[in-house]
Amino acid sequence: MNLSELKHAGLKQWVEETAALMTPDAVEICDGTKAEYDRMLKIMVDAKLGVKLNQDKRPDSYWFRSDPSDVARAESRTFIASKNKDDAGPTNNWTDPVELKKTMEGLYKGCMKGRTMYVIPFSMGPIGSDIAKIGVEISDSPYVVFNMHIMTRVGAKVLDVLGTDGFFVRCRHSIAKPLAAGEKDTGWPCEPDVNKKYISHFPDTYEIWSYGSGYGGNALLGKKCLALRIASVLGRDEGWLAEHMLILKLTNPQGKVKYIGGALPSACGKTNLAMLIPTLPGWKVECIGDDIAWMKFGADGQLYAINPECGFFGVLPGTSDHSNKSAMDSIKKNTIFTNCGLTEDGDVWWEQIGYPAPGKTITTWKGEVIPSPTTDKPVAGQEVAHVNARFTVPAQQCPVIAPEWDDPKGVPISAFLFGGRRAATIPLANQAKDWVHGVFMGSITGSEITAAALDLQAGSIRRDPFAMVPFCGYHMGDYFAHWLKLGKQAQDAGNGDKLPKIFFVNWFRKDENGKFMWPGYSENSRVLAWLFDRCDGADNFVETPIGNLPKPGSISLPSDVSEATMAELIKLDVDGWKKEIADVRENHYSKFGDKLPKELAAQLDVMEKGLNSL
Ligand code: GTP
Ligand code: SPV
Ligand code: MN
Repeated sequence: MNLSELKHAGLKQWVEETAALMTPDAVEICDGTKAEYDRMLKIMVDAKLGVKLNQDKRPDSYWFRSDPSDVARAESRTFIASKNKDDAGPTNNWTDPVELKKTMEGLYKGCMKGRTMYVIPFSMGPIGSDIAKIGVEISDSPYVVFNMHIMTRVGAKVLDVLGTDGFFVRCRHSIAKPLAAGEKDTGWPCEPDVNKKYISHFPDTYEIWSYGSGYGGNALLGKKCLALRIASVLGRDEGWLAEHMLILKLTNPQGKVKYIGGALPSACGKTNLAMLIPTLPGWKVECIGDDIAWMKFGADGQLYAINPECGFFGVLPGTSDHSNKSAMDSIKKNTIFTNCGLTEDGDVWWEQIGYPAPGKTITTWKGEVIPSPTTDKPVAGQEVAHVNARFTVPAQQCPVIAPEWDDPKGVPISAFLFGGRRAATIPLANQAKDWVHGVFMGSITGSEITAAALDLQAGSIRRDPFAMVPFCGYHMGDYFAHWLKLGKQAQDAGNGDKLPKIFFVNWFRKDENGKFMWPGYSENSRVLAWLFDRCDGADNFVETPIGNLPKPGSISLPSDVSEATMAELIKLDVDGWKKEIADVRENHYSKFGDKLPKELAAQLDVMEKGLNSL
């Protein structure tokens, strides 16, 4: 399809304007077909920017290496350019939208010279669903095109739904590497200076402008930019929720089903939990989504969730048959691998894959050929795979994908769980007393920083309310208020009992030797079973000032966890919580000023009083 065939006048004009600014050699409207997918891969492979893997080992799969400057989200270069600074809030980088557009127009000028401009119409959510939204991404990267094919619904059908005047989110993207006449790419093209990359959002006009990065959430603009930052603003304006949540379907031994949404920060275990294979006999987990949930209340007062994506962009290091067999089985074929190792026999390898690297040598994510490591243990500074190396794979390939995963109606949510990586204080499981208390717990979430952002110090703890700090497109205080408002509306309508029950979990407690106290992964099914029963009112809890903790004996013990360890994992650490309260009050809640909902400040006082009276 070419430009003149576009029926949507607004879209046509915007594409023409963008082409005039970026001056590509050609413009192509993407149709989402397999032929197009294959052609984009061929362009990258022919240019030596990617390698087709051994067809017998990993059919129809490819290996890519990005630039060392371009391996994860760049949070310091992510901007929320709302008209009013106050709408961005203390957790976002704000910049004046007029200034930012001026700067970026300067950068965009001629940035696609020597390349083709791809126009990618995509739907987040099943095409035509009430909850779905349409976006159009303009990009000069074939890598972006085939990844968008996997992660979103791309193609002519989207243009049909858009019609002649439908709404779409305008997403501009360039890798920022124009080519002179005759010049060829010699490696992953991008802007190598991190401080010259831009991931910009204009919430007032629902626009996204990205420049200089070709990797992940910086470049696949349907994902974090549209489905979270812009969608959170749409959700605020239209009364729904766009969250950094997995969605799983949990079936108990009696065949009863509950759907659960789980918000954990980046690289904290959403993909693992979403596809978990329970060790607990009779229980079953099926996957609806592993990263993002869009949720709306139905006419029946129930909250319904869809997964707006249709693929997984999952972390490779640490993924093994032990930690996530479902993911390992999903990526056996038809998968894009970025920034892991390439073996001599044309397969992929990464740290903690569960077996040593085969062959004499291996090519690392930096392109160096080194002797194959004899174990799969990571060696700091000598990683074969980058710690944020990822796979892109269609959701359909997951062996435990739920049959209803792409139902346009969505699935009714019974429970939310929040969590983070915390070595101390935070118990294995804890149930909020009610909606407001649950929102309070979500709002104080802290987690150790992981490698999913390239410009933050991994390891230190930061507050990451609702796992949304990098992804909320507006003021976090207003975001808390939005959650409180939706709960109150449900209660006022007599639907309080249909609100999801809220839980807090922590798989990451460590003992005095720095060893994880809880085996995690498949064993997390024991905690899921506890909260499933809790939703049904089971007498399996003890009331405490921090919430409803598991009653001793109510979570069955994995074989490698002693009763003493379990007791430690579910006990109330009074001194730890007092410190937590002080830290939240001084260093976290203090940032929100008068935008902090009074109900949340009050929760902190009530909890403190409760702890002091013990
Ligand atoms: P994003 O895709 O970045 O949003 O992250 P995610 O939350 O989907 O992260 P993912 O599931 O890929 O988790 C990645 C890391 O968490 C890997 O290092 C896993 O090994 C580790 N992990 C996941 N579940 C557990 C668990 O139960 N216990 C422990 N100790 N580690 C876990
Ligand atoms: C995350 O960082 O939370 C991700 C990966 O899911 S990315 O899409 O790159 O944001
Ligand atoms: Mn994520």
